[in-house]
Amino acid sequence: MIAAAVTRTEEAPNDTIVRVLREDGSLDPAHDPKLEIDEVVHLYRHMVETRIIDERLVTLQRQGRIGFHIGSLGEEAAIIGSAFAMRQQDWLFPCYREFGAALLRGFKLQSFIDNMFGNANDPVKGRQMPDHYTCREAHWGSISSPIGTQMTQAVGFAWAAKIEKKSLAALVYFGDGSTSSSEFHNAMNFAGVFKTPSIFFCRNNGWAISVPVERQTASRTFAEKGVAYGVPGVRVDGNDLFAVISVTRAAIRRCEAGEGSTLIEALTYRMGGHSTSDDPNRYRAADELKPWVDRDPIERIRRYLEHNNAWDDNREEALREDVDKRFREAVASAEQAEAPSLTTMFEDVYKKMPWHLQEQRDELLAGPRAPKAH
Ligand SMILES: Cc1ncc(C[n+]2csc(CCOP(=O)(O)OP(=O)(O)O)c2C)c(N)n1
Ligand SMILES: [Mg+2]
Repeated sequence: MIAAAVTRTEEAPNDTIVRVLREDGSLDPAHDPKLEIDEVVHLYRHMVETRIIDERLVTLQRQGRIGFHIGSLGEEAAIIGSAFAMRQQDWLFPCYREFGAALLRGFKLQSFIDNMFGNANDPVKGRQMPDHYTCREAHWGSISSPIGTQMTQAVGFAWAAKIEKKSLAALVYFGDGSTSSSEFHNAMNFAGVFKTPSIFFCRNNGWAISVPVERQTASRTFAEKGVAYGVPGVRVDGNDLFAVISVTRAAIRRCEAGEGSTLIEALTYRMGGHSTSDDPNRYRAADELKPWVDRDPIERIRRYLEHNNAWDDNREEALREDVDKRFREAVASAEQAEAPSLTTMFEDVYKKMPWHLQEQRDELLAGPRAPKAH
């Protein structure tokens, strides 16, 4: 069904797309990750939370209260499912659209919102754009905006773990467009040669800003790009939470067994604009969205839960109220927080601050901006 609606990368012959959740709400036993119903509820809650936060952040940006947001509308199953499959000891190297995965891994909502406002409590001290945070406790690398850089970081990290005989896997998120970067080649080649415990998670959401996938590559699929590197590729319905968990777990098993990396191509769709700076109506036909609305990953799980008598309107309402309350509280706190102190810009680079930076800092502190942070 999906095949008709995406692009010619869908038309590849002999390529199976792993799918578990059937339209009637039953699960294909071949790849069923066998989740407890409470786990599915837990993941559904996170997917809904992610979507609500996404929508609210766009509103905050439109109101001029934050400068930017880059969201994950429509990609929640790919993001939440893959992060859920990863074990505590594993590490995730994000692109920029995966805040839902960070929250699932334990990144605090308040810290995320502080980052969106770039205030003094922001984990990266207001030095970055919104949506650019890091969280060591959640085993979460820094957000990488320069396309592809996180791939070499993830592979290097996985290689170090292998040398140190640590039992962990490193998953790296990236988009379809990022496969055209030299970093993709560097990372895949190295991962193939050194059999690093890495998982390449490609969110094929159909677009790289305004460039559709058929303009991105002449390959029939993104998964098949792994062949040349000796890295097996698998295609999965990225809007099927169960299937995403299943293929990610299989990739972890390969890492565990010392078999090396896997390239996962998750077929999904960027239902929103690229970011709040973008207007997709200028380059995307309106009717392209419709089939993806019909296979909305959140609706699919909701139908599954209702089918299993594990969800109803009351629970949905309570969930939405809860997210709303926590989001409002986080925003209120973030807006009241101080701006980062001016001096933080001189910190964290050198163990001992060199004389010329000390001089610049002292000059700044003696100047007119000193009493007020920026
Ligand atoms: C090296 C580099 N070149 C260009 C850009 C501008 N840029 C930001 S996102 C993006 C498209 C990425 O598309 P894709 O990899 O499919 O990820 P998606 O945004 O769809 O999740 C581009 C070209 C950049 N950030 N870094
Ligand atoms: Mg893309």
